[in-house]
Amino acid sequence: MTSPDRREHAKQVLREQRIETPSWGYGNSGTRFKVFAQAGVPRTPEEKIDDAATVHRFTGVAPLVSLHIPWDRVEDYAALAEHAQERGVQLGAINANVFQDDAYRLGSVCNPDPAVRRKATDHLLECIDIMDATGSDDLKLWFADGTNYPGQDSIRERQDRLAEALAETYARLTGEQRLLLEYKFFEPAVYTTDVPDWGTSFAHCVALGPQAQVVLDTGHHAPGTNIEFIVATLLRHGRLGAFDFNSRFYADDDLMAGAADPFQLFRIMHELVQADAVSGVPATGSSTGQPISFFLDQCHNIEPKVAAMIRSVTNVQEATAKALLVDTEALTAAQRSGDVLAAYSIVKDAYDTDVRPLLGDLREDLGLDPDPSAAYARSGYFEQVAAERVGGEQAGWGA
Ligand code: RM4
Ligand code: MN
Repeated sequence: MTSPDRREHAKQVLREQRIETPSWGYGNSGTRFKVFAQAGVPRTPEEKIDDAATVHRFTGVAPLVSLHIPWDRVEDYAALAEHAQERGVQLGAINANVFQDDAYRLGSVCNPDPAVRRKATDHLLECIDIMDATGSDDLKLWFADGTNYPGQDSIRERQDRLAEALAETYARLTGEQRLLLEYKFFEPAVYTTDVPDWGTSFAHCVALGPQAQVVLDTGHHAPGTNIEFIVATLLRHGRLGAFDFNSRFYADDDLMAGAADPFQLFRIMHELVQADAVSGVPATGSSTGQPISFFLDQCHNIEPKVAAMIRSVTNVQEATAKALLVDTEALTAAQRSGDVLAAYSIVKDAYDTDVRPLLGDLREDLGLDPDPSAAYARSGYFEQVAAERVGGEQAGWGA
């Protein structure tokens, strides 16, 4: 491919890319010590959807919004889906929450008490009912389960309990619905975590069946972990279902995607591009035959939320665009001939390219402003919602 052809191809792929934003990223959040309130924060799931629709209006590539239950619990999910549609977006993944009830002090689906496990599994099943009502295909599961002390519980029995709950949940899926299992190396439990790594998630997914896939949250690894290696491995096995993008320095910092280490995000995208997996088509060999979902999972504690989400979407786009500009034929030739420096230069040259003009062109083709952040700032949306959203209770995850 010539360089102008690569540019055109990149634009085509970028036009199809879909980045799903999280409803909870629009609500108040904070640290373990304090949840900070901001002006203009949504008070209802509908208002969160309005914010998500605003991100889509300026970026053109964020037409889906993930829900978190019970944070986004409503009486009528079909009506909520309709509200989203009226605003130009769609409801996406349903995230289960089995980590904020007193009953879950010793875990949810891995709890030693069968009654607590029942309650937790029933919540997972309720989430599938919600998916049926909203038309969503993705059930995203993250468990805070684990232990704090050696001997506190049987590590193996906890795995058996987890497998049992997942099997019951998986059996309830219909059609194209997927079970996406997330891992996180620690937190909140500090001695053992029941799903600490991609290998544990992968093993459970394989045991469940093809509609079970792994979620890779970029903030959920030990410092120094080579995330792109995990991406490549999961792609090889057809089990990479989704990303939760965010950025980190130390732990699960939930910063804006691409903020702390844009080169890492680029390296992840490079693996995906090489597997032809960013264009909304299924990656070769995917166990479900469905495309990988690109979720954002982040919280904005000190930065304005809608503006931060727009910035995160454009950061993901920039990393993708750079990865699409890698001269794959030249790279393969350099790799096969063992030319280490040439191979590195090809990858690094793509990373060093200023892709902002290309993305500006793409946005103009889509009838959008070439600079979403500036256009949003000029739009007056923030001032408007800050004035309108007074009274009521702001959404937030509480801590
Ligand atoms: C977890 C995990 C989940 C997210 C919750 C809020 O650390 O990343 O994906 O739903 O946080
Ligand atoms: Mn996550």
